[in-house]
Amino acid sequence: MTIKLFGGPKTRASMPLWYMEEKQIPYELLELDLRANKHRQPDFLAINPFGKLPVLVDSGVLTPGGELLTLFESGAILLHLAERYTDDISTAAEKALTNQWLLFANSTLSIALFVPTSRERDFPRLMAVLDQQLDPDRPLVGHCWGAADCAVQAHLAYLPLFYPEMDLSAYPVIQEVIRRTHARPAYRQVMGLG
Ligand SMILES: N[C@@H](CCC(=O)N[C@@H](CS)C(=O)NCC(=O)O)C(=O)O
Repeated sequence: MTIKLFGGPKTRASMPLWYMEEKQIPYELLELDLRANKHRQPDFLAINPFGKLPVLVDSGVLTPGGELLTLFESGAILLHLAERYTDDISTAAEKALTNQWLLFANSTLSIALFVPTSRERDFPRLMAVLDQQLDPDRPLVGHCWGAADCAVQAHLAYLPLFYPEMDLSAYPVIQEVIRRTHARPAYRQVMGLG
């Protein structure tokens, strides 16, 4: 097996897992129990000194020093998977735009969703703009569902799971994107939604 993904339930490992399931990229999942502090043990800190999940180890790619490629940050992992294991990114513009949406999802959107002060200040404005930008029938970049869609949709799909009382009726396009995300078999499998 070329790809090993260190992950854990209810972590951001769900994004690369969902992507690999959608793209039928073979992988081995190594689950760490965060509650048992397995991510702070020396064997895992040797893999990711920051002690965070997810981490991907790709034995099909060597670093200039001859070591197996070991990546932390879910956005970097998604971009690597897309470039190396799919045909989704074929131009410089597609790569740059994929990167843009990955960074938007994992920083701007993530902070607006999960940091309470930002949720009050930035969240409504971001959601209103996203509702205009998204089209449930079109990928964010290129010709098919890809890494950018994965990151943005995964964050939006957290909303009803994390904040079931939140009223999203002002954002009908986002509601439809969430509905379709929750209906995708690969997403349901990875999120344990049965
Ligand atoms: N920006 C990072 C965030 C990584 C992160 O914070 N992961 C959490 C799980 S979702 C974690 O490992 N937390 C354990 C800890 O910080 O002790 C990414 O997207 O990969």
